[in-house]
Order: sequence, then C-alpha cells, then structure tokens
Amino acid sequence: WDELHPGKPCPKNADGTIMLPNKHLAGLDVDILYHLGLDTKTYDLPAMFGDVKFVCMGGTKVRMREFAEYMREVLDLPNKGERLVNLTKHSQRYAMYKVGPVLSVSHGIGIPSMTTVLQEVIKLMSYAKAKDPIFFRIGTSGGLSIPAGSVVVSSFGLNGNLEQTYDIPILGKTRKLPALLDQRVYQEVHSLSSADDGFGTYIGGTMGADDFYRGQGRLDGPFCDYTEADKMAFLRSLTGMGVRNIEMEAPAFSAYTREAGIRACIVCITFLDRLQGDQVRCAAYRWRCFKVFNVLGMFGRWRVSCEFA
Ligand code: R2B
Ligand code: URA
Repeated sequence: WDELHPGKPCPKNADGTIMLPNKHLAGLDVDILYHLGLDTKTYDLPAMFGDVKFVCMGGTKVRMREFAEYMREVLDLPNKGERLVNLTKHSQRYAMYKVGPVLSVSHGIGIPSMTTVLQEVIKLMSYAKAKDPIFFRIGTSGGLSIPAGSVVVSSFGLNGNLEQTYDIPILGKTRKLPALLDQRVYQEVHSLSSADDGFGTYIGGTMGADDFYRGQGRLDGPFCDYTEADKMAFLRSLTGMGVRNIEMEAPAFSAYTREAGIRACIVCITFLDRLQGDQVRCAAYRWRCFKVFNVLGMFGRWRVSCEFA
C-alpha cells in the first residue's frame, strides 16, 4: 500500500481491524514494540488488547493514570480503587493503562516523543486485532481569544509554517503528510458539550509547534528576537485562519492516524488565552484538565450505550 499510494490513508480490513501498510513487517518473526516493553512473541496481544475501542493519549504519565481511573468510574468497571498496572513498565519511557475498552497512554512532549509511542500503539492495535479503535489526544494547550479553561476539539492540525501538514524528512527529503481529522468524530464530540458544562467547547484548528517558547510566539523564553507587536500580529493571524489553540503534537497526530486509516480526535484544555499572556499558572491545572476528561466521560458513556450495551 505504502509504495503504491505513499501517504494515502490505508483502508481497514473488512472486520474493522487495522491493516498496516508496511509490507516489510510480514518478514519479521517477532516485532518488538521497544518503547512499550511488549512484543508479538512473549505476549498474547489479542487477549490483552483485542477489546480496545478507545485509545486515549496525553502528555503526562500521572494524568493518563488519573484519566484511566476516571474512566473506570465513569464506565462503572470492576476493581474500582485498585492500583492500575502500567503496562509499559518494562520500557520506563511512557505509561499505558487499560480499563475495559479504554487504553490510556502517555506520550511526553512534542512530535518526536508522541509519534514514537503512537506508531507502536498503532502496531499494537493491529497485532491485537482491535476492531475500529478511535484514537484521541486529550491534551493541554494555549487558547486563542477564548477564555482560559475552554475546551477545543480540533478540526485540523497546522504546523509552525502555517500549513495543514505534518512535515517529516524521510530518506533526506521532506514529506508533507496531510494533517486532517475525522469530521464526524469532532462534530460528535463537540455535540456532547452543553451550556451547563461551566466552560465553552469550541471546534477549530490546532497549531502544533515544535517549540514551547519562540515556536509559539512567546515573549518569556530565554531567547526572543521579535516584538510584542509581532507576537500579537502572529496570534491574530492564526485566529483569522480558524486556529483556536496552540500545542505541540496536532499535525503529526492527525497525519499518522489518518495514514493508518484510523478515526481520530484531538480534545485539548486551554490553560490560558495567549492574547492575554504567556505564563502558565499552575494553580489552574488540575481542575481544568478534569473538565476535558468530563467531555470524554460523556463520550465514553455515549459509545458504550451504542456499541457495548
Ligand atoms: C501541550 O503541553 C505540552 C507542553 O507544555 C505539550 O506536550 C503540549 O502539546
Ligand atoms: N501547552 C502548550 O504547548 N502551550 C501552551 O501555551 C500551554 C500548554
């Protein structure tokens, strides 16, 4: 598939399982998912992960454990209160927890960290024969002209050059992979928000920068070679392009899930309005993050009633 249709979304198998486009994988007698600390020989991946429906990824290990615990409550799954096992414990790089149909995985900061674990989780879901899993990034971000604490459901990813592509050098040449997201999923997730939430949920583009400071037009990094007026003009131009928030993974997450033929969605909390400032104040972290989880909690119940009841 890759050679005939480079970068095009790969079709799924008829039963909804993921078809990996790379034909070289068929020649491996064991595939070691190095950063997950799992492999196809020692572990019965279909028994361990075959029932996964939602792969939820987010930056930190602690937040993804708390998310798994939260989903265990929301979905009313057994073993509440028991300590969850980090399924990637042999690798130590990331954290991965499974509660019922939900796999909660940390991905660290930025595109290289995120794509390393994302590609192994895509292979994991394929080897496990999980049917039609949907992938989410549940993240944090800076908002653009929306109140801090708002939620953004992404409609596309934008790279630091303001293109809707994930640009990656492959064999010495830059490839541009479309950073597109599944419209049905982002509209459905957005439709689950309500006026009673106590915060706004917006649909919009998400810029994924390769840097937290100058790459996001901040004035508070160790280096800054532009003026406040330049910063404001840049952020306003992003708003004009339909961009609602800035984080550090969206183009690659959109592009790789699309290339694998996987429906995906990015839901982020905004910690601040970037038109009002640059510093992220920690006091607001926890409860605002949990509001994102709340949106997904509703989504979890909805999917469960449709597909698992
Ligand atoms: C949001 O927050 C992190 C940086 O603080 C980064 O991973 C992102 O996308
Ligand atoms: N994460 C980012 O990448 N940027 C922000 O402004 C906040 C969180």
